[in-house]
Formats: sequence, C-alpha cells, structure tokens
Amino acid sequence: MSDEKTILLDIADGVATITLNRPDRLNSFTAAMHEELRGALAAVREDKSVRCLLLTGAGRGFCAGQDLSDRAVAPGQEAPDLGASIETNYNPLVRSLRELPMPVVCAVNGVAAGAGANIALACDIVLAARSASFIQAFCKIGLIPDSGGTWTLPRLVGHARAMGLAMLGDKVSAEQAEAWGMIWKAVDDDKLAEEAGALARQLATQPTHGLALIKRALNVSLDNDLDTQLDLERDLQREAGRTQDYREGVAAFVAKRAPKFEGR
Ligand code: T3D
Repeated sequence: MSDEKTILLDIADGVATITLNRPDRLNSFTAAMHEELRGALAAVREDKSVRCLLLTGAGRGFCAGQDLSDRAVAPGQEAPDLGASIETNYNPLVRSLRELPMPVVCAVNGVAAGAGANIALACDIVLAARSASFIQAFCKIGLIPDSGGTWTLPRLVGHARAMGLAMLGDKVSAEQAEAWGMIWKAVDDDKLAEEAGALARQLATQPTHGLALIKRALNVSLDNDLDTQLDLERDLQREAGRTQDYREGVAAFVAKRAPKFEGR
C-alpha cells in the first residue's frame, strides 16, 4: 500500500483547496480516503482564514464514487453492509459540504461517477471541464443513487430527467449538465483550474457570513412553504444585518468606495 496522501489540502488567499488524490483509481473512495477527507474538512472549518472551499480531483477524473475493488463478494460470503458505509462516510461528507458556513466551489476536472457525481452536485457552485461528465453509475451495479442524489437530482433537473439518469446511468456531458441547470458552468478544459481558482478567490473576499446565510436559506427553500420561507428570511436577514460586513457594505456604498469585507 502506498503512503501517499489520498487527500491534498492547500490553504492560500482565503481559499482552502481540497484535491481528491487517487488518480490511478479515478479518485474513487476508500475508507481511508474518507477519513483523510473528514480530517481536511475539520481543518477547513477550524481555520478562521478560510472563506471559501474549492474541491477538485487529481488526474483525468474527478471521482468514480466508491472504490469497488473490495466490494466483490464470493459465493456464500456475506455482503458488506453498505448502509453502514453510507452512514459512516458518505452522509457525513454530504452534510459537511452542505452545512459548511462558506461557499463551496467544485471544479469537476473529469468524469464524476456514482457518489462522485453526487458529491460534486452537493457543492454550492459547480464548474466542470468541457470534457468532464456526470454518471449516475449506481443502477449498473444494482444500487441506488446515494450521497444525496435522490434528493439533489430532482431538485436540479426535475423528476423526469432524474428518473432517466438514475435508471439508465447515461453519461451527461458538462455542456448538457449546464444546459439542464445541473451545474453552474462548463468551461474549457485548460481554463478550469484558473477559472475555478479565480472564482474561489473572489468569493473569499465577499461577506462570508452573509453568503453562509444565503446558502442556508436556499438549501431549505424547496422544502418550505412560502410563509415558512418568509419567516426564515426575516430571521436570517436580522442576523445578516448585525454583521460587520453589512456595515462595511453600506458604508462603502455611501462613500462610493470599494468595500473591504472581513467575512464576519
Ligand atoms: O459501497 C459502498 O460503500 C456504498 C456506496 C456506494 C457509492 C458508489 O459510488 S457506488 C458506484 C461506484 N462507482 C461506479 O460504479 C463507477 C465505476 N467506474 C466506471 O464506471 C468507469 O471507471 C468510469 C465510467 C467512471 C470511467 O470509465 P473510463 O473508461 O474513463 O475509465 P476506466 O478504465 O474504467 O477506469 C480507469 C481505472 O480506474 C481502471 O483501473 P485500471 O484498469 O487502469 O487498473 C478502473 O478499474 C479504475 N476505477 C474506476 N472506477 C473505479 C475504479 N477502481 C475501483 N473503483 C472504482 N469505482
């Protein structure tokens, strides 16, 4: 076994970049990689200098979901408890990304399959290289979309497309994903790292607390009725109105100068 890190973490200019790093297995997940990723996400949460997370993959793939090499079951052998794997690894990961109080940008550098696709789609703003693709590969091995896929997909692309993608496991190109509203933007392959980095650095200069409140409001909006959402907006706006960044934003507007947000 190699002792190379399966997760790389780099922090600079207010941006934490996490790179999935098992390129020879298309960055598919092992239990050890999940553990390293949990550690990296904890470090990101604790580092007050971090105001945006950028998630990407090393090599030609973004992530091919669960590493299937230890999932083959010999006749007579008991099947692994996939529910336990989901509970321990994938669900906490998706919750972490959704709950992280800062924008999470995903730069999908290549194929995103199985849980890899749905982890990408759990991020707040998804850019994908034009050659990248998204595959709900689960149905091809008798599984169901996990990592929030059955929740996220219908919300992004509607019931009919979600059902087709989940049952057929067809490959969706980055451009198709953009056209369907599944992701923010498809970009030329050789521009992905540059564009995603610039976007993440720009977001890291913005009112981080305010962006986290936007994320909270939008992440629950499709499950709330209008009254509930109006009440939530009132509460979150009250909180936003008490931030230093709101003061700075208004002061800068009135003084006709560029704001300098501190993220609090
Ligand atoms: O088990 C649990 O804990 C429950 C949770 C499950 C969550 C899931 O994600 S289930 C779904 C698992 N993922 C898949 O089913 C996708 C499997 N991979 C593929 O279908 C294809 O590799 C791709 C469509 C993603 C890419 O195809 P292609 O032709 O570009 O690449 P390739 O040649 O298939 O893969 C390159 C190498 O990566 C290859 O190894 P080799 O031949 O060079 O030694 C391949 O075996 C390896 N690889 C790709 N995906 C996985 C993998 N190795 C282990 N696990 C993988 N998921």
